[in-house]
Amino acid sequence: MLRPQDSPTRERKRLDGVWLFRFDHADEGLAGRWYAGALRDARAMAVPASYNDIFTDLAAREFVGAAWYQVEAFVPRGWTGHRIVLHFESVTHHATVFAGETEIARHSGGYLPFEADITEHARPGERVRITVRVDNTLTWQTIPPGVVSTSRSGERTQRYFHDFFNYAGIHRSAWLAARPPVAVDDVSVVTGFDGATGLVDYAVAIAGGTVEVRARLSDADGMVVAEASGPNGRLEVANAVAWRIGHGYLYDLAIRLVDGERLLDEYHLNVGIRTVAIDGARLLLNGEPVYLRGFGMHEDHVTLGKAHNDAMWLRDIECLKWIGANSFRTSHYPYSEDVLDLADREGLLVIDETPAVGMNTALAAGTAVDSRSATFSPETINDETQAIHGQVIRDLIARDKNHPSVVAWSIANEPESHTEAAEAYFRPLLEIARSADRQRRPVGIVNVMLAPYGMCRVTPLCDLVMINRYWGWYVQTGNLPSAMAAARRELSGWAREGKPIIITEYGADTEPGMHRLPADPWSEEYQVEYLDAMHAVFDEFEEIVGEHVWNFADFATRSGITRVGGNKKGLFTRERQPKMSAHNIRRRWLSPPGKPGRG
Ligand code: GCB
Repeated sequence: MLRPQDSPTRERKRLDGVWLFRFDHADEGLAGRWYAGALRDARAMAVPASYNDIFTDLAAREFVGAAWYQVEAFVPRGWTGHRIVLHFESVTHHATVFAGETEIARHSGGYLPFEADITEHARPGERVRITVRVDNTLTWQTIPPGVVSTSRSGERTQRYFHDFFNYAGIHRSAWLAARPPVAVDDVSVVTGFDGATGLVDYAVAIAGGTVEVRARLSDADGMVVAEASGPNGRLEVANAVAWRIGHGYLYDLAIRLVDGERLLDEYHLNVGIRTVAIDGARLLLNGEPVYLRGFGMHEDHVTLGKAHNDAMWLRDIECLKWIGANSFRTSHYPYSEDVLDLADREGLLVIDETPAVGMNTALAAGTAVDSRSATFSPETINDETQAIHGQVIRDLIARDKNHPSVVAWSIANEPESHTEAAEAYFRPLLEIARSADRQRRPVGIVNVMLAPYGMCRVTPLCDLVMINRYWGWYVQTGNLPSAMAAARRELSGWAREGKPIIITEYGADTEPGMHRLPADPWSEEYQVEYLDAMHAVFDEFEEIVGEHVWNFADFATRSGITRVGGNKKGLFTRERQPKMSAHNIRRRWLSPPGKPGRG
């Protein structure tokens, strides 16, 4: 599925704004056909936004179940003769969509796009009523998983095993889009080099007929640098400008479907020419070793919740540049494609993650789920979940495969990984990821502390080692010398695997403004000393090719006795202002190449 875009043959209309909204407390909307007319007793709701933090009452913020959204939109007059598509970039977690009185789409999975052809239900020049039932329920058969418990009084509570607030709503833009009847359905590129010549292998899928395909690549100044024809082909660019860290040079690939001289469709794609490879314990970009400096992040903002917002993300990118980061992980779900576009442009490297987070009952502390129940079993995460997980991996790679910024896939964060059941679950999923990506980027899971070196049965199946470790925080709390010793011990083990190691999380909660001498956990001083201690150990290992601090910024979580107004491990506050440690890290990350942090 290609994103909607404007081109000489295509047009799109953003449906963002204020929609009608109503909670469905008794889950009666479907039977009561709430989509059949104007949504009654509705209030206003912003799209895109999480609905949760718009409200001031707890019951609304923590609501579990279905909520309804509705908007009336005009289909542009000029769209006669086109296929009309309704496209949602993200509805969290389940969507049932109606055009007028007809159900046109059902989709589960809160962070990836879906669309439906509504040509039969939408006339150019007329209004179409769009109604969406949004359900935020997580079960053992959703990615991420969760469990709903019902109290004696009938009150439903959503439990989940991941450490961020279960925001819900229409989180990214919704579009009406017009496509020609014969259209580019998909484009894939694989890039490489032959000496100074850049190679762009492309493959085009067409919907609605078999026609001639022409491909044209232009440089950033708009000069045509290569042309080819046919649905599969190679474009050769003499003296190509490589896409690299900090220099996101992008070519424009125009795919044109033609019938003689008649243009049937035209689709544009940004292309960065670069290679990604693993060589022993090195991660190579364009054949050169790279060291990742950056963060696990979140799509998380005051009031907006998990909604995408351009201004907020531009600020995040500016903060990343200021601090000297060159990369981030889309912890713990695919981010808006707009974010990847920004990363492409800025030359930031991205570890792209599925929403498979919290697949670990041993981490269920405080969630009222019996942490002795098996993570993988017919009653919990089972074959059905695995099939859905496989589809999510395919959908993620289908959406993000062409972004030059994406250099690795993480198919899960901190799942149970020390058991035979985990190995049986993940082995086929790793293969799905590998075969779905024509660029064959590295694939892995992000390993949890409970499955340290020697115990994890899944990381050895991965292309690279990605580990989250909290020595000096959750263990050896406040004792940095013993944290360093523990880090050294375990890392020496992983180093023997002979694969690149990325520390995908390490961090310490820090209350901004809290100072303690000597340094004490939660103080700004402790975050500084903790990070210095970890870096001293990391710098001892050549096999470590990346350090991603947890987290870029403070973020919202469910309330609980270990979270004070959310997770405070950010180097920036939730308002994106630096804590003391941000200045410290900045000195490390901006130090010249060859120095600690390895430029
Ligand atoms: C982790 C998780 C992350 C949490 C973090 C923490 O290992 O991957 O989602 O937020 O620890 O702060 O506990």
